[in-house]
Amino acid sequence: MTEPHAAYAAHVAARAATTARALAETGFDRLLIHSGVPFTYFADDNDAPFHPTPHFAHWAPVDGPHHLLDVVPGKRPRLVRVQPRDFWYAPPAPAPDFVQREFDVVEVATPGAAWKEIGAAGPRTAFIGAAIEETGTHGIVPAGVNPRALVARLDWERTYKSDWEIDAIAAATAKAAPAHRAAEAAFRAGAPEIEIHHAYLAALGDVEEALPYTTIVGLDDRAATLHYHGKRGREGGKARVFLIDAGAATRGYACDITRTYIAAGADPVFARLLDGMKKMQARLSVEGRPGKSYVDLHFEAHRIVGALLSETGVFRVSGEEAFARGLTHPFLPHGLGHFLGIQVHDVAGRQIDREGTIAPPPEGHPALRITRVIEERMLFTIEPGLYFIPMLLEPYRTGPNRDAFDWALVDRLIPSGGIRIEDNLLIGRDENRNLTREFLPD
Ligand SMILES: [Mn+2]
Repeated sequence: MTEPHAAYAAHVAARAATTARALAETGFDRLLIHSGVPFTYFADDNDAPFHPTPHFAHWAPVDGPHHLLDVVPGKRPRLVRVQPRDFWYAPPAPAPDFVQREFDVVEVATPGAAWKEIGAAGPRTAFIGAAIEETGTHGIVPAGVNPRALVARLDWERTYKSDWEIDAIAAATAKAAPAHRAAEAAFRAGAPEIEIHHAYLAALGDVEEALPYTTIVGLDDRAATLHYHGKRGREGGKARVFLIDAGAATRGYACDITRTYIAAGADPVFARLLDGMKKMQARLSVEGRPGKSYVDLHFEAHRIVGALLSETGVFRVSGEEAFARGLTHPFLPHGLGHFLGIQVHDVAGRQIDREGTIAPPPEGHPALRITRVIEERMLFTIEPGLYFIPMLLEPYRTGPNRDAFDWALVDRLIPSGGIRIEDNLLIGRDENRNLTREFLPD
């Protein structure tokens, strides 16, 4: 790991340089970034868990709503931090020392005082954040509120991870790995979904709200629900298949890890498919190199799924023919992966230039989140899947494709659910760094 203060200072210096360029290109000379507004449930006095504005988090891992970051090119950035005087809730933690070194930090007690501290904003001030009703009264013109051209450029920069960000995601992975081990052990001991989830949280040592996303803990058929958030208690017999998709967060950055395990008694065909998917996932993690299109990597995953289903007899046609006829779609209905960073599904996966041009996913692959050519310092997931989802298979049971499947075998495999294996990959100049395997080798 890089020395934290030096890495953070370099990260902030890079934000200052790229923000100055983006402002100049879009006609602004100052940027205010709001840390966020709590979301209060309708007709209630209860708030949803607070998530900061991602653009704010990109500059500083500072907890809490209503802060304002004031960036003027050529000047030291200023952080106006709101520290409410409150005896009902514990106030957010103070700005860490490494942040205080890079910013002029001013502390105030109310959001109004924070705006007062910012002073008058001119027509060339841009504002990014959710508190848009505040902007008009503080001199920010409508064209300066979340300006699309500026946001596109800042999102673009978030594609290329700094050493500081890489260290944060590695630290999150180091935390998540033993929690994945604990979840696997709970599965091996016969625990139901709810107990596996609690084993994960206990080993992680975090509250549920601190997770970057809700855990997916699916036994048997539930492994085929892509974002299964239920947690079944004790019911039925011992599970044969366990899919866990669970992460952790450090300094505002997420890791995103999926593993699939089988127990004794698993269907032997499913076991072969799992073995093949593991090999494919390892191969694609090495093949995703600068200059290659992520879309081609995604197609390669479909080809291999086709080959595996053909080799195991699920398809009665060759893998290549199954791929060409689009028969792999019901088995792999999601994209091969996504960018990862402050947001679990991080921004700019389909943005192909600084200006914000979007490359849509290819026909028939609407869920693919990355359509870009792979470059150094991108950090994305490689997460091929293979599922037996009755709803998606249904249309193939009749009509011209019916005879391409062994339906008796499909029906036998439906109770096994599905497979997903997900690692987080940093693209390096000479080789890739698989952050997940460093901490969770298998
Ligand atoms: Mn993912």
